[in-house]
Amino acid sequence: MNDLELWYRSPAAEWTDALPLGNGRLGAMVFGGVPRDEFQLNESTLWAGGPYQPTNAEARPNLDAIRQLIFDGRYAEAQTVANAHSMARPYLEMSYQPAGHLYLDVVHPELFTQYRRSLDLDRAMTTTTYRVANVTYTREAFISATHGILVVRIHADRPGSVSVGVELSSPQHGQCRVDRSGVHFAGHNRGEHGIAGALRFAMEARVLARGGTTTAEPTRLLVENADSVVILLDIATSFVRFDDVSGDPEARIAARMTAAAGEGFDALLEAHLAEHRRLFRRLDIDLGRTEAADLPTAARIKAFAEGDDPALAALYVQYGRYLMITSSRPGTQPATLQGIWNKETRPPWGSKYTTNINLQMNYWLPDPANLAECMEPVLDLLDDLAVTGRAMASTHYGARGWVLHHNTDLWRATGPVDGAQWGLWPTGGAWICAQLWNHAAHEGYPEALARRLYPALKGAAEFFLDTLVPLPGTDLLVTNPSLSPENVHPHGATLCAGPAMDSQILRDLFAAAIAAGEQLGLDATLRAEFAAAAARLPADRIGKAGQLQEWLEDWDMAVPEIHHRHVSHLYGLYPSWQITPETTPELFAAARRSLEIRGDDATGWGIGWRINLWARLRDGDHAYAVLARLLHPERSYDNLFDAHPPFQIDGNFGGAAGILEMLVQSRPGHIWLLPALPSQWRKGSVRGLRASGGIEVGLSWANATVTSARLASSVAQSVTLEFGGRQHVVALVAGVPVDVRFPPSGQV
Ligand code: FUC
Repeated sequence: MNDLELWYRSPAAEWTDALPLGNGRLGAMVFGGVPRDEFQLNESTLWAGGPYQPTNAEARPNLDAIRQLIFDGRYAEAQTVANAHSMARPYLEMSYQPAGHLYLDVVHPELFTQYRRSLDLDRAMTTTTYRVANVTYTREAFISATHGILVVRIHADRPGSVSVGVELSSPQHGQCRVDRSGVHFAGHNRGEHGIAGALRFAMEARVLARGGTTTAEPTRLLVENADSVVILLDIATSFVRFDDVSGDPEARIAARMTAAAGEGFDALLEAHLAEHRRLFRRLDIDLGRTEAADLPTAARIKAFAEGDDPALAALYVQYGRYLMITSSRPGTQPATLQGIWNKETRPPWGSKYTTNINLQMNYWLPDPANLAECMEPVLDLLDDLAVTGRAMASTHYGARGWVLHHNTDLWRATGPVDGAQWGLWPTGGAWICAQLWNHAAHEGYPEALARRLYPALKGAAEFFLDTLVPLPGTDLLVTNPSLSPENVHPHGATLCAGPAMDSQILRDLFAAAIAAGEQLGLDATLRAEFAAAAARLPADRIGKAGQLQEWLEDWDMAVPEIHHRHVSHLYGLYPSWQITPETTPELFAAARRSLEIRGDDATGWGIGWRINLWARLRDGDHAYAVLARLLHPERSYDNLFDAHPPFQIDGNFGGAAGILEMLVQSRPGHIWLLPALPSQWRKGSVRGLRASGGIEVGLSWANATVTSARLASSVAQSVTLEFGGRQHVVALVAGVPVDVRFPPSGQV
């Protein structure tokens, strides 16, 4: 039994039964059908529309009036004015698009038997096998990061038994052409919301048959009676950057095809496995194994909540890591709401980047999961946003710096969209900055990273120097207009001034801009201004129900949706470290109260966030109870994709990060072992988890007690290791792992 496998006894009936492959750029959902197999295809730069800058000149002249309405408590009126004058043009952003389908049609004389399909996470490969008339057929597929293409091989254990028709289709504009080498599609993307399609794109399926005959038919290439067939598939667009679509898709495909076709299947596979395993094999996790682990994946999801299947939680972590490696690699686009897997031309929420939780949650996993490379696309995104968001800052707010609201897309639009009640929230970019500075901490603050991040941190902080306004009658500075994502307050609106989340995010943003500036010895005067502004942000408040207030006013118990999925004001507890039992015990208790009031049930990502929050509250059993809601048919499809519903990948990443957060928590100079271990995971181990400061942690436990811990760092540093309230300081030497014994003898 392979414990790193998802497997099934029948072909995928739904898209959410199909199995995902990817290399960050190309994505495929593999259905494993007989007689027709389907590969639903994506390319990460194929989006609707073209370069655009959605600023609205009416926004700035109406800003002061909206602010005043909010300070006067006329929230609904403020929202009406904002909807009329403050929103981006267009009012919606561009959506991520499907490229098309590869269909493989086989003709068999009889029905098939002994069917099995699987996704091996360690090989990043799908395998479908079945028997027809005493012949065993095998289809294998992988998407190579080294060669950039999808590779499919069909073979049989009797020579001359493989006959297959190969066909491409696309919902985009364009045409298909078949010649003896394969099938070609050339076309262009769709326009959307008044922005014309500006991308050219192409697909090619090259067919390499061993033996048999190959015929070009009008719509497909037909191979008959071959021993085996290899199909190489590639897709490319003309996208270069958010303001440049001058690339040549055909030339891009030709370069990769030529390189790959010269290699042969075995060499392509070997290179693929080596590259995938370089990342995937950095971390192992064992939470225990029971017989339940022998069941097919879908049956395990059905049984998890009532049963005893700790290995499914471990598989969920590894699947999260797999999805991260396959949807976000250096040089590719960040993972969207659906990673890179989207079949719809009008996908839910545009399958783009929602930045009031979802994009950020996608990137909670790479740091602890030892996949720092997978953060690269977000660093690139931030570089872009700090450019495109400048026009938005000046046109809409008359401010320096740059701003991003609650969504962005391939074209790096940064405006308020969808409606003021959701979109008029200026803190999305600040959150990304805070997150990436936390990533820098995780890496041990390398100077190159500080240098790279600093312009964006500085620009984001400058925007708030210019847009924070005094709260009337006080010395405090608040955001206005803003909102606490996406929660309607008792005045029937979301718009407000100074929601708790904004002040929390801005404390982190200013601290990051100051720390990076100090590290680089830059902008001392500006740093003093950042510090002065940060000191005037409202502190977190505790309301009459003992809860952490979501707003400046104690509205929490009077909201229309008391169990709202967003838990924005708990940002201070997780992902931030502003609220801890040691430093802010009253706020810590209030955060717990807020989470209890909100309840455990939510959308997939809402559950993912709650798992991390309960882990930070150091309540492993509660975290586990919430996890059991995620590993459940209501929140996990048969292919283990997270169900918002519909499919949204943030829950996969947030849930996987949450499981790791239950086992190890860390911040610069401090590591907690088993801070929130549930009673279900009595015995287990993890190797290769990465803690803050770039420290690799290995850990074994039995009877909920650490039996051994091993720390390794590539630089000399000292760290406080804490387990069960006991601390000891470990001095790490560069490159030399240190074993720590528990219970501590005081000596290492
Ligand atoms: C936010 C959430 C929704 C959904 C969307 C993509 O607006 O409130 O639940 O996840 O993003």
